Amino acid sequence: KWTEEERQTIRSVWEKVDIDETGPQLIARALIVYPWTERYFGTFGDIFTTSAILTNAKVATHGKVVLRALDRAVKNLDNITETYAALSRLHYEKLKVDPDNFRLLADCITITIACKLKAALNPQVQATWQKFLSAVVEAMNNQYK
Ligand code: HNI
Repeated sequence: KWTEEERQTIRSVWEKVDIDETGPQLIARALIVYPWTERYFGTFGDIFTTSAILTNAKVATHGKVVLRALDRAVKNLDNITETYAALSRLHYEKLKVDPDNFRLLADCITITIACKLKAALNPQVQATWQKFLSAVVEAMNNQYK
C-alpha cells in the first residue's frame, strides 16, 4: 500500500515533529477552531476561552498522548487498523466521539506541523502526509458501526 518513497516522506516529516511542542498546540487549535469539541473534555476544567485553552495543563498533556499514538501509526504503517483497534473502540463505546471530528483533528495536525516545518512541508510532502493521516482517520473509524 505504501511506496518506499512514501514511507521515507512520512518518516522524514515525523522526525521533525517535537511531540512536547506540537502536541499541546494541536489540541489547543482544535478546541479553538472547532469549539464544539470542548464537550468531550468535561474533565479538563476551564477550557472556555482561548487564553484558558492555551494555558490548560490537561490540554497540553492530552496533545502529547495523541501524538504518541500517532507515533505508533508511523511505526506500524502496514497495519494501522489493527494498531488502532482498541483506540477506535474506546472512542466509539466509551468516549462517544462523533467520528466526523477525526478528520477535523487530522487537519489540525497537518496545519500545526506546517507551522513548524514551513517550506519543508512542500505540496508533494503534504500530499503524502495527508494520505498517511487519512489512513489514521480510517483506522479510528474502523470500530464504529
Ligand atoms: Ni482521542 C483519549 C488518541 C481523536 C477525544 N485519544 C485518547 C487517548 C489517545 C487518543 C491515545 C488516550 C486513550 C487511553 O487513555 O487509553 N484521539 C486519539 C487519536 C485521534 C483522536 C490518535 C485521531 C487522530 N479524540 C479524538 C477526537 C476527540 C477525542 C477527534 C474529540 C473531539 N480522546 C478524546 C477524549 C479522550 C481521548 C475525550 C479522553 C481524555 C481524557 O484524558 O479523559
